[in-house]
Amino acid sequence: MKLDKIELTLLKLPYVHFFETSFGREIERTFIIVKVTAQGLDGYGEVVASQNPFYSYETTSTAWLMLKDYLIPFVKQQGIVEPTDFAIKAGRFKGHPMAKAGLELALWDLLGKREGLPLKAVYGGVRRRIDAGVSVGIQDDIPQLLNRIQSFLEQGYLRIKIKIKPGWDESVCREIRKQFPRILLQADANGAYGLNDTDELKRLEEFKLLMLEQPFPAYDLWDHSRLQKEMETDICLDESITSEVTARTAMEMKSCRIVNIKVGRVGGVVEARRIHDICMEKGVPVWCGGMLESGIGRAHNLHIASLKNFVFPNDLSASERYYAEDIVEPAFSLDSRGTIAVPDGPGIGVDPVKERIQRAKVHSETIAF
Ligand code: OSB
Ligand code: MG
Repeated sequence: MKLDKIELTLLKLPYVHFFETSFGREIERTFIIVKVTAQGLDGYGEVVASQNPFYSYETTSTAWLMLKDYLIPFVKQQGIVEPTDFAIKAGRFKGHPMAKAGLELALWDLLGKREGLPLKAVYGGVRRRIDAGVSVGIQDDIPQLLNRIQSFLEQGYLRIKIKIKPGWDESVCREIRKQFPRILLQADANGAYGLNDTDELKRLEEFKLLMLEQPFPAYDLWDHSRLQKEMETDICLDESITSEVTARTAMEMKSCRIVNIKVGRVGGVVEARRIHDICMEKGVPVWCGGMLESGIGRAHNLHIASLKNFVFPNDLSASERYYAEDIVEPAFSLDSRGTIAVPDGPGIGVDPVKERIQRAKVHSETIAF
């Protein structure tokens, strides 16, 4: 079998509510959808790179360039169709994991559709429903944050994650714990602290956080290890975990006790599964992070999160928590148990809606094979 064409589309979708982290506030998401076509079947992937290089160095522009000038011509020239084959061969291009993952995911969706299997079955996933957590950004003030948390708890989310930064941490956690003493609460700093802030971070211990996510910058594995030695709260790494090797290194250095897996950050499902497996081997639990994906990326994340070692609630929330109208049908919703069902249809198991993609489209380009 051969691919007939690949289509890249840049989209812009407004959030229902702004999303603010230690690196800034955003009101809409700009992202790329990759569509691969073969024998009348379409496979869809999402590139999770943002418009600006704040979470990682990749942006929608760098990912577009990598896909158009390198990855797609390479796939065309080599006749690649199988996602595993792509993952291995694309290793010759350094870096740019989000661009690679977008294309690999599209090939996985196509493979699932060719075989008539949902991706969770292709991956050997063991869950039918995924525990849903919600990531709540920094708000204008603490009462606004408490209101949002209250509303998400009423909707049934199993765990609340807040974003923290110096000055929006201890007092915020204190007010949350006053109102919600027993909820599963975790905090994500997106690397906003340094070793000199150790005392400030240790003051968060009294709030019994489920975990403290990425307190220091991505490259600071050693400093994370020093912090973890001094803290009872489990540290979870997100930005630092870019491959199986960094995951193993972080575990051997005791830089964290929990790992956040994001398929885009690590360059695809092949690498994400390697990380999942080595963490399981070493007794380190994982969970699935998110990048405020559209329904296409969300569907992919749900299938990946069906693997056995995804044991904590995930950053996988209902479509309506992010967007007024998702670009897939059916949209994802939370059930009464606070879980989201993994779709059972072939591939990602949900249908991208062409008219909605068209409406959110900034531009697109088709590369014929
Ligand atoms: O650090 O987990 C993060 C969103 C954008 C960039 C980084 C992060 C996030 C989230 C969103 O926390 C989680 C979600 O998609 O629900
Ligand atoms: Mg994070």
